[in-house]
Amino acid sequence: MLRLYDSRFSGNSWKVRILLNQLRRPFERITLDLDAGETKTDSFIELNRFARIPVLQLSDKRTIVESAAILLYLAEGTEYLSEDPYLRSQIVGWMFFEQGDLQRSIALARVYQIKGMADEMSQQIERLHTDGYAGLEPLERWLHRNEWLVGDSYTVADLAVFAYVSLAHEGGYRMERFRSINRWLGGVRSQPGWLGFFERSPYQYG
Ligand SMILES: N[C@@H](CCC(=O)N[C@@H](CS)C(=O)NCC(=O)O)C(=O)O
Repeated sequence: MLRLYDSRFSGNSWKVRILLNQLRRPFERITLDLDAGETKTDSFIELNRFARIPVLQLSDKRTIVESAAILLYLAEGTEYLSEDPYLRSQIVGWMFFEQGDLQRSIALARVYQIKGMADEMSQQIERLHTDGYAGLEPLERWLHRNEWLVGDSYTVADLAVFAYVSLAHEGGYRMERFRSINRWLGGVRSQPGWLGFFERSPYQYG
């Protein structure tokens, strides 16, 4: 069976749980405590050289690290990933954009808020917001003209970008003005098999 190394508050792992649920793939979930340093042990670094979750372990014990790589692996041969080279390049392009231009600015601001550090980190949060909004603007422009990120249906690109954008308000981002993004977030949430952040997949063991 597939095994997912995860944590309670990880948006990157949430992406993987949603896709596993959409694909009805049974998986064992191992929830690590990041604050206790459980990703920094030698045995975990054997699984992920970058010492972080998510990690997907296959039944033959090989591992896949980086949420985008995991999503692409799982989506292969399904309706969520086109076989057309041009469309695939567009999907991967959005996934790079998410990692490079959105994920960190949203995730870090969210961590500071969740950990009650918003006051002491206010200058850092301001800088993160400047960067995050700079990523949200082109996303809004794209979604003003397009229903989905690539082609005419939901793909792993939408899922990859969705997770942190949908959590941005938890990092203090003001999302009301992003009308097209909000419409699209609703479209992703209404996909069959979509799973809420704290919702348990019926395909989850452990
Ligand atoms: N680019 C990576 C980022 C993964 C990442 O940032 N993971 C965080 C949790 S969401 C983590 O494990 N941090 C390690 C730690 O805090 O100990 C991905 O998309 O998988």
